[in-house]
Amino acid sequence: MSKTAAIKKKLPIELSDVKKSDLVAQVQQLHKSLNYHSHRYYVLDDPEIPDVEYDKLFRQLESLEAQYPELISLDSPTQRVGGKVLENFQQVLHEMPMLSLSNAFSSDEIEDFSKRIGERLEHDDFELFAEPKLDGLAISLRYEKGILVQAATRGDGQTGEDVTSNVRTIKTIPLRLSGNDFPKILEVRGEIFMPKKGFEQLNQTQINNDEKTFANPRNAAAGSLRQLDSKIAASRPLDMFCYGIGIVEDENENHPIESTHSLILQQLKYWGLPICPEVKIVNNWQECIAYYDSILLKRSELPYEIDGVVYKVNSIAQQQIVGFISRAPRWAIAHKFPAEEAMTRLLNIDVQVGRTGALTPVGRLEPVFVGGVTVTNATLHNQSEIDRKGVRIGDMVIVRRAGDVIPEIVKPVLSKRPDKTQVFNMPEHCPICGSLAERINDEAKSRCTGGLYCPAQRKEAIKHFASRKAMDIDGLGDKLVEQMVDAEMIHDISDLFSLSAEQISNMERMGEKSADNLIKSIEASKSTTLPRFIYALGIREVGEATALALANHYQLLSKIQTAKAEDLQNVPDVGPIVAHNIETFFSQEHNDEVIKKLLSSSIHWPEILKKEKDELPLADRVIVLTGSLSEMTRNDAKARLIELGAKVSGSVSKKTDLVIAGDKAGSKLKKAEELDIEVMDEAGMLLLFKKYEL
Ligand code: 9MJ
Repeated sequence: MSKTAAIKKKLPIELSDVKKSDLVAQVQQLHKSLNYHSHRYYVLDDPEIPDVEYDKLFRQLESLEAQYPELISLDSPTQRVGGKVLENFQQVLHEMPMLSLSNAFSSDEIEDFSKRIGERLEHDDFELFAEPKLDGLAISLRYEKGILVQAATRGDGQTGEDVTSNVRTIKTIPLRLSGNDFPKILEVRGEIFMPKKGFEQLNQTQINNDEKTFANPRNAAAGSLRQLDSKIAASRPLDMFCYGIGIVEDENENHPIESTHSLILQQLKYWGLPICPEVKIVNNWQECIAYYDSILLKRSELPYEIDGVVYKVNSIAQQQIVGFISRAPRWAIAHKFPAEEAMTRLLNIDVQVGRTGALTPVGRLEPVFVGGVTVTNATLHNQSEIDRKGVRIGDMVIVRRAGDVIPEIVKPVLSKRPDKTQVFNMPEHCPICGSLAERINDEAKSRCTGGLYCPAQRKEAIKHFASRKAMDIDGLGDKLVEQMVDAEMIHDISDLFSLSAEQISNMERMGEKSADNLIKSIEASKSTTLPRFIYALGIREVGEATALALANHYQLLSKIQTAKAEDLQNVPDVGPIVAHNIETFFSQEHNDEVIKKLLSSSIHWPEILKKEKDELPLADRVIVLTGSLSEMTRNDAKARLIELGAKVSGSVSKKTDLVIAGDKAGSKLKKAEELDIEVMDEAGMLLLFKKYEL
């Protein structure tokens, strides 16, 4: 009996003809949409909608089919998983089907999963194995006598594509297994993915070559693996982690398989196959949730994309008892993270003006829940990005929010483009002050030329001036600055020093006490240091370290004000662009006036007594900086070290006195250890700076 006939026999509800025709039309529409999006995802590697949207449609169809089983047809997308195999590659029949995983989205579902296993085993004595769920492509590697002979994609689980020549180019996959105790035939299963860094670099290269960029690392990995020319695949930074085995055969029948999933992975590792380092044995569903939370916290730091974690029954014997449901094991489940991409409508594009006048287009969105929060704004970076993505006002767009990164608009969904959309062009004038907006020297962003005449730039300049590392005016928050500028209580930074407590206490939500406190902090900020004052002025590209270097080099503000670009380049770490920015800043009359006003409001700092070079605390010490720093940029750290008299070198040798090693320091740290050179971490360096604060 055919499946449909069997289903018809079970038909629970007789439908009226009208309702039935409505439902049939609805189901057909869902088939059409799902087939279209599945083709884009699996065959073209160019999905148009995020996975969540696809899942929503899929669940809608599943739910209709569950309610009215007579509507299930053999060609329903729910009866088939995966995409069509491309004709260009040889097809490979998987002797042992490649399984997919059931999904769970909540702790409750994980508790249920654990209960179901307990019921099947008839006891609760089982371990689970937890591993990250890599967002790549499932692959099967076939080793014969330890030699890689075939690599096939999962395809629809039964039939995949032969991508051996491309997989052979992946450096982490051994062409020959290590050791000699491997079975005659070994099928290894895992996920091929593109690490985040490689993905960024690949997209940059695509942009430079005027070629299409990839939407995400998964598409980039799929596109790379499906290259007919394996030289192109070889140039793509692919990687793999193994998470299971398929067929295992040996001369004397079956090779003894390890008794647990964790031992199998250890064995694979021993044979030289790459295994994800983040895996862990857990004892109950609560430990699963703790693992999920810890991996979610780490997610943005991991060098590869994951979209959840997977829990598997660890004992192979127990896996066999628990069994399978159609195409997925009952002994495993994927616990998915909240989606990082969602679809919503782009209602408008506003232009924001930054402190240095940079104009940034910001998309205003119909609120959408993505990455665990509701997002209403997303950056569009600049006009070139808008043009490249082809986004128009009114479009349905894909919004991405990964970790704590500012949400961004990835692309429009062209099949959903309404009749009336509006092409956006960056205004030629600043939307706030009306001054001309210019694109200087090939910069991606255009800038308002209004300088401190522009209220938006003034607000940002005042916020910067008051910030902690600048004049440190406690209690003067961003909102307050905006209100003060809007109410024309202040026009520039120097006006802060003539504010009265009465004026402040008349502002919204400001009582007498907070007004008094603010006046006190403004007063206290007058006693500052020259480096802080220079930094507070907000000269383009003059950060804390450059401000410190300038102060130390010239000692007097008046000397910096009159220095020419050529001379400024004698200051450590000041190059031609920064020198030009400094000279231009001080040559502008309105900046000169503001500085005069500031000084007349009795801002003061202790005189800097320049030490002779050999009196400096790190005089002639050869220091190497390596690894990444979290509290300051490497350039800023270098500038400070130079100010303290050190010679900062790029390579470790016998002449090196000290290596400062930040996070993920590599070969330089290793060399320092080999040469027995003193090593200091970032915290040590910060203490050193504090000790010798200039
Ligand atoms: C991924 N995608 O990382 C499985 N997977 O196990 C892991 N996928 C899997 N396991 C059985 N870690 C079928 C699929």
